[in-house]
Amino acid sequence: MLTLYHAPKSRSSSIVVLLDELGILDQIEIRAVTIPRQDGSGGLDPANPHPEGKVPYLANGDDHIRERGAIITYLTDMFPEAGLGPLPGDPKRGEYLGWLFWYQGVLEPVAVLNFLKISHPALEATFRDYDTAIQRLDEVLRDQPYLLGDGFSAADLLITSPFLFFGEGMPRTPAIDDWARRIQSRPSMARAAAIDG
Ligand SMILES: N[C@@H](CCC(=O)N[C@@H](CS)C(=O)NCC(=O)O)C(=O)O
Repeated sequence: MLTLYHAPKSRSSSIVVLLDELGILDQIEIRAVTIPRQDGSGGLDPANPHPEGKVPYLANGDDHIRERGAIITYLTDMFPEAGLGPLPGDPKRGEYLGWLFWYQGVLEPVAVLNFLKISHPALEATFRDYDTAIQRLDEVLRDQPYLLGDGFSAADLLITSPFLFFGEGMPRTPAIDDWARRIQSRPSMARAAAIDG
């Protein structure tokens, strides 16, 4: 049995959207846990088995998966019928994995650094910078509606998530904005928001 440890209106909300898109909300237990919030509310939840008390955290029997990119890959591989993530052997598999890992390893760090106005040559050597990351997305999304081409994938869900959550705190180009709105208008978004209450 799959269990998702989830805190409403947090990074784990994008995984709830994915569960809806995969059509597996009835095959997974969503366990609500608390996390420390920026406004001082909440707190670590002893009921959350994540080693750092974070969300999302996915359990499948004795197997445990952390990090959204890994959780997304695990679920789109496990439920391939939904066609939300190219499988091994698919010519777009590498591109799919590349976007998921790029999000975790590059976009999220540079977005946080940019928001906090922190820069350092070593950081730029490691991650490049926010403008470079935006350029990577823009050059793809100017020519096609989704990251992998004409078809929506779970990579679009993950990578639009900070643009939707932070709004103007995440400056973007018109092509990126159109893409984020396209994802926001998916019915799964409204249903997941209703689950979050
Ligand atoms: N890189 C992780 C980040 C997970 C993360 O930081 N989640 C936040 C929720 S938005 C959290 O659990 N914060 C609670 C804490 O830091 O204790 C992922 O993308 O899954």
